Amino acid sequence: MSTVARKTNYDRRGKQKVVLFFPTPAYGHYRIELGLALAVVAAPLEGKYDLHLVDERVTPNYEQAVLNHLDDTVCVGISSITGYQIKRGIAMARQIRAMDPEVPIVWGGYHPSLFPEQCCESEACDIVCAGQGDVTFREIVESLAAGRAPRDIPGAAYWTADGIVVNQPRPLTNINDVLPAPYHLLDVNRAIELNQKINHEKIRTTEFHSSQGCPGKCGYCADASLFQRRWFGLDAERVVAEVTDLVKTYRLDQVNFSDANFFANQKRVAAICRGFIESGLDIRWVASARPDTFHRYKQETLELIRDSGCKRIIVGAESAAEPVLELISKGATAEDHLKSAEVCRDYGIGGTFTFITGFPHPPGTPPQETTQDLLDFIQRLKHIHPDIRTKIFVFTPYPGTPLYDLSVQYGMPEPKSLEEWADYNPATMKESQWVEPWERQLIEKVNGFYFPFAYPDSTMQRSLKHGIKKWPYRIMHSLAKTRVNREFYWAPVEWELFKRFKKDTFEPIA
Ligand code: B12
Ligand code: SF4
Repeated sequence: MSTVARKTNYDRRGKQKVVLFFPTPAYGHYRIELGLALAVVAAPLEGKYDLHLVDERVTPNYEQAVLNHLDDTVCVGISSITGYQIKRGIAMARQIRAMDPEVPIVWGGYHPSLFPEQCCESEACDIVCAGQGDVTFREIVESLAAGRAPRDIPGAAYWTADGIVVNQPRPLTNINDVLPAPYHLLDVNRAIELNQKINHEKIRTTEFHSSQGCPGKCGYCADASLFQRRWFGLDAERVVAEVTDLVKTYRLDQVNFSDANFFANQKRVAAICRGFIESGLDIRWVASARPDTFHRYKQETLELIRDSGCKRIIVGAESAAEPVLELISKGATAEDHLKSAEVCRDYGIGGTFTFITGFPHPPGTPPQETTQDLLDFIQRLKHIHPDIRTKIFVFTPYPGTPLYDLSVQYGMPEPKSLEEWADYNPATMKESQWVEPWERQLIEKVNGFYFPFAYPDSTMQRSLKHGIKKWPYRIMHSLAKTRVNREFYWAPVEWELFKRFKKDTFEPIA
């Protein structure tokens, strides 16, 4: 960005519109998860301002959809997590500045919340809305619309010609006091259709956020930096009512709960499941669970979970080696992972277990768990229950986490500006990590091809048995099984062939 003095004008009296922009969140191939953050911060402004919610992935001509409204706009809000989303947010901010340098640009989301001052130093950002956004953003908008900079608004930070002002933080709000997300302001149908078209989803799925925060303290997770290890769950009645409404409005087949820890409160989970069953809701649902929670649930709750349509739980297992689980403060053991897989098997629920390889260790010392160690453990899970899917991620240290601080201590260079954070991406960041290039390739192969084919889940087993496709599947199955058993992944001709025909990873997480 140019270094000319800013022309931002905080006096927005007489303006009617508020534009909110959700940049593409991640580099590479991800399914489209709704930009729910925009809807949550827009809710208190509904009926008072002319609102325009734009999602780079979903809104046709998204640039024009933002730029067309600048002449009458109080401000433009941009949402971002760390990494690629910043890059896309900065690109949009540049266009806004070029067209109307007076429009205040407000950033919110995990990354700006962690670095309010650094964000305001960038010319892409005038104001940061740190932490939960619904009340803070409403107050920022009201302040600008009344002709004032966001002075004294808790949670706000803002640029001035005399320096950056960081206001005191805003205390956490219980999400039961937050208005329901106005989904109609987002193009939900188009997001569903794009997922069906691009991601080959056969059913209609969308996201719902039913709780916030997590009491866990996993050393790689950014949740505690925003929610201080507190957990707020929406009341079960409200979850049931809002989900029922969504299912009817958007003709949904599946709801993915995007909560950090959906299963934190067993009583609430049971009430939600009972509510789904009693309202005759015929849906499938997916949610995340800690490995140490789910298998400790009562039998009757597990039955309710199954009977209310839970199709799959996502379990952040991360590692099977005790020293690593300790290093990352997981609060769970390999035994917990195995027991969770058994519960999934016993109740006929699918499970996706995610793992992370390449946690930091002192320079010159070997890792405490290798990728092959993880693959050996994954085989044990797959033997327990064929409907266990797995995915290995390569560790990326995220700011605001203890393992980020440790990585810096071990020599990882820290990005120093919003612009530098824009290139902080798991997919592109090769240096400063504890995984060799050949291991990255191995992970790509086993995630996307060898393990799903070697251990087919029930969907693939159907293909292996019937129809015209059964022969290619069977051949791939025996090749994959041989490779996995022999731990031999060199010259992967079948994998190269497979990639030509299938662009995305074979097993979706949800
Ligand atoms: C959906 C999701 C995704 C989606 C979309 C990302 C997104 N931006 O929504 C996808 C699948 C693409 C994704 C990918 C990844 N994700 Co993700 N994801 C989530 C998840 C589960 C839900 C986000 C959500 O919708 N929350 C609901 C809304 C209502 O809450 P919210 O986003 O926090 O918004 C509130 C405030 O932040 C604020 N706010 C947000 N935006 C804005 C904008 C404005 C203008 C204002 C005023 C306020 C505001 O107000 C909102 C209401 O209070 C969160 C965990 C969680 N439960 O929050 C992780 C999370 C955001 N993901 C995370 C990570 C690390 C990843 C990955 C790197 C994982 C990986 N290893 O592959 C990838 C890749 C990202 C990359 N840079 O390449 C971290 C982010 C950490 C950070 N420092 O940014 C989180 C927090 C998980 C965690 N606990 O560590 N993710
Ligand atoms: S259980 Fe999940 S959300 Fe909770 S701290 Fe650990 S990784 Fe974060």
